[in-house]
Amino acid sequence: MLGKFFKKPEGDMGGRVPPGQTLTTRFPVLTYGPTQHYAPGDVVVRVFGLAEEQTFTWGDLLALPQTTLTYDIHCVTHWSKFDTTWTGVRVVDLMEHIGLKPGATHVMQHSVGGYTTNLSLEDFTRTENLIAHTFGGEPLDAEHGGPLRLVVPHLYFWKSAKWLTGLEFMAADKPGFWERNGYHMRGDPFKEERYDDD
Ligand SMILES: Nc1nc2c(c(=O)[nH]1)N[C@H]1C(S)=C(S)[C@@H](COP(=O)(O)O)O[C@H]1N2
Ligand SMILES: [Mo]
Repeated sequence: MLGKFFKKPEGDMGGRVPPGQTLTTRFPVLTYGPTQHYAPGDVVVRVFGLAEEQTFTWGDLLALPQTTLTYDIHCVTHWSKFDTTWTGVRVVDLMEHIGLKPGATHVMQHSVGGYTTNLSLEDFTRTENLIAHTFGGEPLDAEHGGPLRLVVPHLYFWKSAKWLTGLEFMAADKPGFWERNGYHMRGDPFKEERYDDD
């Protein structure tokens, strides 16, 4: 009897669905411009800015520890998807091989085709963030960012660059593509940080 007084509301699935979001079981594709097509052998992630310059090839990335994680993702266009499973290199594991220079506080993700998106180092180095090449046990489709994308699940999905080519470490925050076009600099779905006037 007591139980019913303590039951959580079910409409938000016990707090898993951020405000203003609707669950989907599909996996919508959201790309500004065309899908990029390139082979894993052409993958090069260039590290530059306030870090020792270096590049990671596909082989370099596969030689690092591989991690599989399952989590929910949230797109600013109001869909959320539960329990997506990704495999790749954790950002924290990659960071062990990157020589940050003093003063680095933010990072810009760069993609084939020119898409960019910015993160604070705190948001970038969360233990669940992955540089992913596999989705649900299968090689990541080109339209979802394959061969290689970032996955930063605690922020809206525009903060996860598809077709990753570069990580630029910076001494200050700087807007990326959508951020210059009105999106929020951070994009926390649970705070509904959709646009910069929020
Ligand atoms: N390179 C690149 N990355 C990108 C985008 C893009 O247009 N280009 N769109 C972003 C947006 S707005 C979202 S919601 C997600 C969509 O990922 P999906 O197509 O796999 O669902 O990718 C993000 N990463
Ligand atoms: Mo998006």
